Amino acid sequence: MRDARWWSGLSLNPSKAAIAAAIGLSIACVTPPARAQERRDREPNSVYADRRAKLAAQVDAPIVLFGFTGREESAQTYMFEQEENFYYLTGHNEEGAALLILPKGREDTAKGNQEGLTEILFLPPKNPQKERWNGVRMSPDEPGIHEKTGFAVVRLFPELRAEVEKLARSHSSFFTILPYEKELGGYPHEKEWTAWLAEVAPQVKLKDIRPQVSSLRQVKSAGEIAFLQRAVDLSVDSHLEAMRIMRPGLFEYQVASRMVEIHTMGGSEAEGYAPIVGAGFNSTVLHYDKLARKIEDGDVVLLDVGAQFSGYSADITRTLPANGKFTPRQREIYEIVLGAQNAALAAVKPGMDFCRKGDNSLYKIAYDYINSHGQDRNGQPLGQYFIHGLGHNIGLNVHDPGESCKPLVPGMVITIEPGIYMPEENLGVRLEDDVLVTETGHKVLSERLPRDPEAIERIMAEAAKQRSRSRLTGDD
Ligand SMILES: [Mn+2]
Repeated sequence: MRDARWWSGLSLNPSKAAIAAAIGLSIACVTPPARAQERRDREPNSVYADRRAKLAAQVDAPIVLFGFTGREESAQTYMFEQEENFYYLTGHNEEGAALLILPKGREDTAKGNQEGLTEILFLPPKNPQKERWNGVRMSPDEPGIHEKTGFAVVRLFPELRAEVEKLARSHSSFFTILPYEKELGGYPHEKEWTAWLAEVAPQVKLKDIRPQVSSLRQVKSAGEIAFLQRAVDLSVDSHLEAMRIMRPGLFEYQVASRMVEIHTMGGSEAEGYAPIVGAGFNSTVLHYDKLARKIEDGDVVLLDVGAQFSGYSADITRTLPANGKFTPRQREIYEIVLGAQNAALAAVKPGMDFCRKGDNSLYKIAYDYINSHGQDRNGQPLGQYFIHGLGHNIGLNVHDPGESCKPLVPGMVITIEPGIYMPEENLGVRLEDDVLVTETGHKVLSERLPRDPEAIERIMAEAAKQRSRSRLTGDD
């Protein structure tokens, strides 16, 4: 943030003069018109435009991208949140949009594309009937649409088809987001639109733009870092509150619910992921999300809970003694995890990586620490109980794009989260903090949340004292 480097590089190529004008306007106009359904802050239009320009400079074919339709889920609890790559490139958080970007310096190849346009945002037509049910949506012909969206050209979504057909005459390939094999052959959204493109432009070869967007997303802008810091701060607040209310007799979901309330009242629009609160045996279940157990005396409680702020998600884990005091064994395991985390944190700097082996492996530092301290019930080393990776990038997704064997670079925001999970002892401990990689090393964004077991026990004891005091005086 104090590092202005991330704000620089806003240079736009000259062919984007029209957009530059729109950007100028949008910066001058600090507060956009209120939109009741908008719960996110946006970065300045220029930031999104710069990302699109960077992408356009890397490709030799048009890029066609689709936002979510708003029909991604049928659950009544579903709330619209834009497809992440689309959001990253546009900051547009409404249903049914599409984006067309022409390769930089190749505008002339799009003959018939009037004015040599380089990018177009497509939005659904105005629908007053629907707006009475769902609220106001942006549309291409409304006043100020260029300033609001940061696009010099905004057209009706149905016009996309003709545009794609036209481009198909001068290009043999398009870029889009292809269905992601790993996820059971791709999300419906990706499959649906890839099929649509194949139908509208059957002779065109479709190539995946995901690697290029993913690589851009790994280095955060100053605005993204500020959003992440807000998400982290709210999560720190909720974890502190969890330390204060924690006691045997509460259900796991009650602790989670209180934490979510802290996020929401602090300005978080959603959770970055379903809260994990696991007591006793459940502390050893990595993605435990049933939250059904009554917390018992003698349990440890693992809390992996993170707020989202303006689309960006924190990811923080603490492990607490349910009754306010770790048993000697719990404390022993806790301190091994803490030692591993401290060792890995101390080593975070550009050039290090999350690879499982090699000289720059942060994972190895944590693993070696765990494996050379303490033993299980059978006298075996504990490395086998550290069953996941050491960390990952965070951002628009709590598991943001990242490559474990690529060196870290300044501007990445990552988690450092060693853990030991021993089901046979009903004992799982994980500590997870969020860390910005800087030029010279790192900055722990979640530093304010204590990790030291003494400090945690102190906070819990103080809160317990206050609870019994207010019970005595009847203020409870
Ligand atoms: Mn994590």
